[in-house]
Amino acid sequence: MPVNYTQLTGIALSGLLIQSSCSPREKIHRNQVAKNPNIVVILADDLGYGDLGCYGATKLKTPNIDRLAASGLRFNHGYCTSATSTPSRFALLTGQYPWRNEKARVLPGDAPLLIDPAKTTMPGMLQKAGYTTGIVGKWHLGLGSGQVDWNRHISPGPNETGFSYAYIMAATNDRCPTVFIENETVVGLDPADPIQVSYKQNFPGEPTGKEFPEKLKMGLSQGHAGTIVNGISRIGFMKGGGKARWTDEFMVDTFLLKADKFIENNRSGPFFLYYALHEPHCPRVPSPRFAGSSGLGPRGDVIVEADWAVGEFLKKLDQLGLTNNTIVVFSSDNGPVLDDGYADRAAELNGSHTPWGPMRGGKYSLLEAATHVPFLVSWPGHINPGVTDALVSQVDLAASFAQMTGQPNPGPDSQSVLAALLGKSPIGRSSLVLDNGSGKTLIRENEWVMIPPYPGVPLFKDVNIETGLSPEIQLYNIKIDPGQRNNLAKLKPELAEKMKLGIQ
Ligand code: NG6
Ligand code: CA
Repeated sequence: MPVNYTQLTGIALSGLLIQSSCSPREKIHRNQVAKNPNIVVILADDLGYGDLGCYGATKLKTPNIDRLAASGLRFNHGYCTSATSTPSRFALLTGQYPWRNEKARVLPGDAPLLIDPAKTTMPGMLQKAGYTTGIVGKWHLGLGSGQVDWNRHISPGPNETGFSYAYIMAATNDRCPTVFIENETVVGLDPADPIQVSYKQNFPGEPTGKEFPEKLKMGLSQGHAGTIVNGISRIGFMKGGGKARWTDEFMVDTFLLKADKFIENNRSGPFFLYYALHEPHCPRVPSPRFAGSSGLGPRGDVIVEADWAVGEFLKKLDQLGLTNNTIVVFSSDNGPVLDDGYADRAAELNGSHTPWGPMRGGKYSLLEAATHVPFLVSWPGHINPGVTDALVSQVDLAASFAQMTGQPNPGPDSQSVLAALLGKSPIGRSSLVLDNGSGKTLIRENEWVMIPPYPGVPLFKDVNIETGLSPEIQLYNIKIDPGQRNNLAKLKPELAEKMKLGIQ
């Protein structure tokens, strides 16, 4: 009978990792490390399955992330939970499916905190296991509990939902407020120039992209007609905070510095770091060091930039002697998009590169490329390098790390796939509910994907991505047909109907 790895306890699993040849003392030390390694989750923003060399990209070079992949496990069937950021990140941190929470949709920059501080999150669970926890980068899960005063302590936020340290942007790099917030205080704010934010109306005298398109260094194609910051107009309006406003070109360096500092300060461990990269989300503004580096325009350039940042961060782990006791997970919050509202010529300059890999769809879609994302897990000396077909999702990290550290699972929809993450089992979960970021769900079960009928809705989104919404029920065998070309629902109606029950 095959061993059911998912039922093994964390301690038993760590035992699996210990080679019998080591001395008793070394054994105890290695057991400790095996149970409480540092954990780093690096999450890119809108990076597609096909954007990385290790997943087959040839037109775009990502040598550092490829090296990470080669040092560990590359998942062929790794998923985020949702086709947009907020719901996906909600699931990652809470272990709960976002479609259960109607408010888990792309949030404006002034939205209240989406996560209930009374509930234990994944980082909160790790705190209970003795971890120091930090987030650096994109938050996008709301802040405060109503009208936020950006000039005071902004709470509740990451510090109330499991993070001891937080250096974040409130929402996205295209949304106001365009400032960094460290432990719930705006960084570099001059009290004489207070910040005000509105998603309803402009502040008199503040230039917007709508009124002054000639002032923009990057034009817009849709939306993004609000306040101009650093020559780029954003979603929403803000006034003040002049000195605190970020310069997009330096964002990569700021986040890398803070991520490095966090691991350096906490090198004695164990620590958990959620390093939430802003690339390749729009506006795609690389550091001058990377402008023109990819030959594919700004979208390619910021992916090269993100790859560099990951490489530098891994170097830092190495310099601190932490590589062998740190699990690094790399993934993306949702699938790729070319034109996402700025006139950065992403589609035109993309050439023959395929950010979606062999799949159909992308960001905002129900089709595969929306949620089937890069998924890498590396832990040198503990995980044997390789490639796996195990079905895993970001929603499972909560339960998996809970099992590893001997804590209760905080996530109601999270299943431990620890054995698969560690390369001890070729099997992850058997079924997974996914969504398009607007509450429309589909289900994957083993190699099958079923998308229920969604009549009366557009087949294409305005960003030129197939929505996957169709009046017909859809059934695909993803292992044989990753491009979702053959709808088998008519051939296998019982299977399609049975799978439909799984999401009702
Ligand atoms: C959309 C924005 C898009 C992006 C997205 C959220 C427009 C036209 N489009 O509404 O640019 O910001 O929201 O992306 O404004 S996510 O990756 O954070 O989910
Ligand atoms: Ca995203």
